[in-house]
Amino acid sequence: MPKIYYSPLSTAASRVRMCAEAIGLDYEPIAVDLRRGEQRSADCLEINPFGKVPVIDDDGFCLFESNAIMKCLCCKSGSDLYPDTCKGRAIADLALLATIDPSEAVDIELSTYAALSTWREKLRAKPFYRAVHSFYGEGGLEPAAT
Ligand SMILES: N[C@@H](CCC(=O)N[C@@H](CS)C(=O)NCC(=O)O)C(=O)O
Repeated sequence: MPKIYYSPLSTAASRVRMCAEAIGLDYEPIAVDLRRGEQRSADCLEINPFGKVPVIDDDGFCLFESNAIMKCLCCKSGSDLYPDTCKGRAIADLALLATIDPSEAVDIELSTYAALSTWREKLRAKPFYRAVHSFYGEGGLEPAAT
């Protein structure tokens, strides 16, 4: 049974576990205590020389990087969660790789994209979003012009 080394503090590891759950994979979760630096223990460095989670150990095949792990798990289980067509993979990869920097998102011209403008308005109202925005030194969020 594959082992998934994770920490509840790690969003990358949570992605991998959510993927494993979604495809119905039987796996052994192994918690790594990041706050104590367990990820840099000799045992952990042996399976990921970068000292991070998530990592899987599938019968001695060790793999790190959440995107690589999720694709590998889908492939091995025959799940179509990661599609097998070129376009399907392109869209899946887009979703896996895209990140939105909240401090930049407000400056993107979205007014011609009604759904995205609505999304931005809702996002701006969230305390978490406002906190992150202010953390990056971009205080004074005003409602977006419509
Ligand atoms: N790009 C990696 C990110 C891995 C990563 O940065 N893991 C963090 C937790 S989210 C970690 O283990 N940090 C511990 C450390 O740097 O000491 C992935 O997607 O798996």
